[in-house]
Amino acid sequence: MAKNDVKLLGAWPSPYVNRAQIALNVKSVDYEFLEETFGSKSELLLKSNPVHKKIPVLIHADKPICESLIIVQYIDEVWADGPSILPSDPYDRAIARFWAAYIDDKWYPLLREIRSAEGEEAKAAVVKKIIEGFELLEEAFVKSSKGKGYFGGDSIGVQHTSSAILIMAKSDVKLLGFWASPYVNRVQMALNVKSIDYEFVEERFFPKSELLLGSNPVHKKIPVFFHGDKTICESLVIVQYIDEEWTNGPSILPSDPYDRAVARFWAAYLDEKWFPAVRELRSAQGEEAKAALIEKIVEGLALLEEAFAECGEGKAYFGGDSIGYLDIAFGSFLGWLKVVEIMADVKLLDEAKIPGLVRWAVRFSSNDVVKDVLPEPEKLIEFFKMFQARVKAAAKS
Ligand SMILES: N[C@@H](CCC(=O)N[C@@H](CS)C(=O)NCC(=O)O)C(=O)O
Repeated sequence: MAKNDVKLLGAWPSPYVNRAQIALNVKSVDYEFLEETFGSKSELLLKSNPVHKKIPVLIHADKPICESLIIVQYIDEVWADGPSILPSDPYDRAIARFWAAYIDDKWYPLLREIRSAEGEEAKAAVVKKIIEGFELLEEAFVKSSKGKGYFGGDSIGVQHTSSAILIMAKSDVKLLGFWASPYVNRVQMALNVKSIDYEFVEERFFPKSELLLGSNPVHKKIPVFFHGDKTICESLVIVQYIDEEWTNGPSILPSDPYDRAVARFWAAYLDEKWFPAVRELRSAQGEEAKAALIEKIVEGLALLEEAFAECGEGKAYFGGDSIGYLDIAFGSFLGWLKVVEIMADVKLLDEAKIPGLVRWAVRFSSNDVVKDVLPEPEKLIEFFKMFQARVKAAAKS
């Protein structure tokens, strides 16, 4: 690879940029570092990361890849002959992805918070949370490193193979969930894609079951996936695990590393930016607040329409001819999107603006692996009202 085929757009103090640098170093990839100056964003940055406008951006043979953890996985997959960064075992990979997401979503934001915390009490509360996080990470370190020097074993990011078990009795695969959860629905869809038989254990909440608290002590959320003696949390981590563990079924993630990076990018965008706006709209008060959220959601749909044209290349799904990772990540929200359309009395899936997505949504919802999983909007609305009443009652008691 010629040096100018790999460029990293970044700034030296950014820990996210440092991740990409470390990964390139692990693989001994020569690259050109393009320094972004703080305070102004270069044309190249705006063009190559129009969604978040953030560094790092890895530019490989003119293709931009954004989001540090996605870049690290991309580097690992493209320069596959160098030392591996992700563990080779699908379960170990799932665990590494789980903790990396925990660090980004929960733990590191605390470090940022402490910089601006006012008053001793507020500071002490943040410090307590940071230490609790460290304790969780210490435990994770002991489990992942298996007594070696790094989370990844003997070297940064490296682990060992363990053989995949291909024939699984139904009782060996269990899903703790609830029918109305889009995150749980994702796992159900992935299992259907692979034709895997599983036992569905319903979480009833109020109070949360011992099984939930014991198996997902970090987030205390469904879905939780059990495979033999392994427990995996976080829907997108679980979907990737299923894809990697049952490799003999149809693939869920694209086979090309760049297409995989793009699918991961949009799935993360949906979870971090787009769906939170949809969720907020369910209970938004006041016309102004509602209008602002609708604008965000519609803008997001326009971006996704573009992504659909690019990823699907004119085919039926984001994943091509059959349902893939991004189809599952996005499609799982369709029921709740319709709920919001009804409750806020607004048309979001508008044929005039996003014809590709509207047709995709119809196709997706009637696909065999989806149709018995995706809940009807009317049923969801009924559930939502009941759930809110229970939350209120629980808060009072
Ligand atoms: N990022 C998680 C989100 C899971 C999630 O939010 N699950 C909800 C049900 S839809 C839950 O368990 N909520 C319980 C709570 O927030 O206490 C994933 O992708 O699995």
